[in-house]
Amino acid sequence: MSCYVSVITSSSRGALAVLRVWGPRAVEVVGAAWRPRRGAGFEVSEVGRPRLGLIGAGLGDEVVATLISRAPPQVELHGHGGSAALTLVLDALVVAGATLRPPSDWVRDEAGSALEAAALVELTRAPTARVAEFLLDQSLGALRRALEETAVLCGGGPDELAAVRARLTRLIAVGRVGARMVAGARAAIVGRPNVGKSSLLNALVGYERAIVDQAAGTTRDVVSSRAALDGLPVEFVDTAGLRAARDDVEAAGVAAARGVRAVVDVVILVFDRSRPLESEDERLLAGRDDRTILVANKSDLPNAGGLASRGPMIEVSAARGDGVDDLRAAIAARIAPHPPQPGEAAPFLPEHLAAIEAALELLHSDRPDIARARLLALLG
Ligand SMILES: Nc1nc2c(ncn2[C@@H]2O[C@H](COP(=O)(O)OP(=O)(O)OP(=O)(O)O)[C@@H](O)[C@H]2O)c(=O)[nH]1
Ligand SMILES: [Mg+2]
Repeated sequence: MSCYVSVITSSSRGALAVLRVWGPRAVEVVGAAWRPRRGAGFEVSEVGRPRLGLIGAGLGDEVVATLISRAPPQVELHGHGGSAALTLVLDALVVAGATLRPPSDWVRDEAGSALEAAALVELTRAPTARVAEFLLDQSLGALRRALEETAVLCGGGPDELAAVRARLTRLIAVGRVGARMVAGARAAIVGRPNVGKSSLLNALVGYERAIVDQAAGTTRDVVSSRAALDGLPVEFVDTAGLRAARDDVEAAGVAAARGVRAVVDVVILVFDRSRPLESEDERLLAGRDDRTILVANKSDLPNAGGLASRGPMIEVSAARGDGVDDLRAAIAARIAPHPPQPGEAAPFLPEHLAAIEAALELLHSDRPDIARARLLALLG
């Protein structure tokens, strides 16, 4: 008969440590380790009523113990933070029969399904309120319910299967955004030397992250900085200006810049509007894809006119800040073209997306039974 204990507060310094004790013997183990300040032993505690007592060798640590539930047995302990006080309490619980488990194990035990557990684990790392709200929706079962309902429809006729296809298609669209919200999107700033890429990085993130200089070839490494756009976490990556490098260091920077372009969600392709286009600009324009946002920088200077009719350009002055808000909005729209609505079900990890994409494929190949199994497997 088992009993587990997990520390669910962070291991950094803090006034309080919160522990969860769970498993069939949880009440008995806490009863053996915890000495009440007054009244009877822990086993007779009322559910939901905090009680003050002591745990640990010698005087022990003062610990508030609350019986959260008898079936399944769950106890919450509040002791002092800091590793010494915590060790005192944990040692006593282990001697009484508990096994120490990572907090993610407790979350898995508590949550309704593997999906809710994964959402709760990701929630502890959410970098913005928007991401936290999105993960809370999934931790409360939005995605689980959607998958369960869709799995039921997989057993139906042509109308139901058409509905399944529509649901899976929407889940994939919002899931691409959901996975990006959780992992963080990456946006590379790319262009010829001296067009103002580093100035633009600084304008986008709001502080002087990268060195700016009038000499072409200033940025020689990949420089990145994190920011939030409309609650979406984005890592901006400034790169070396693309040209035939003048030395080995610049060549390494240019190679790294080309490599970065391959792995980002958005490519911000920057041109200097005040100068005629050069052959490298033409090459970059020819290589654009659906991740690319075109930016005409230095709008504070006279326009040399080379960018006319080269596609929709966002005009900015990185030096003065003009147009930077429009650019932020365009980047956010590119990262989250189909953002999940409040309360809406959405996949949030790459493996969820992969399984749902596979299920849609299976439907197209007339295998609704296997598609259904693929969806249900996500619930763990
Ligand atoms: N007038 C004006 N000058 C700008 C603007 N943006 C950048 N500059 C200037 O252009 C020069 C190059 O700027 P950087 O931001 O270093 O350009 P970069 O593209 O990062 O250059 P490399 O790192 O060398 O590839 C600097 O002298 C900046 O002050 C702008 O919007 N207007
Ligand atoms: Mg630079």
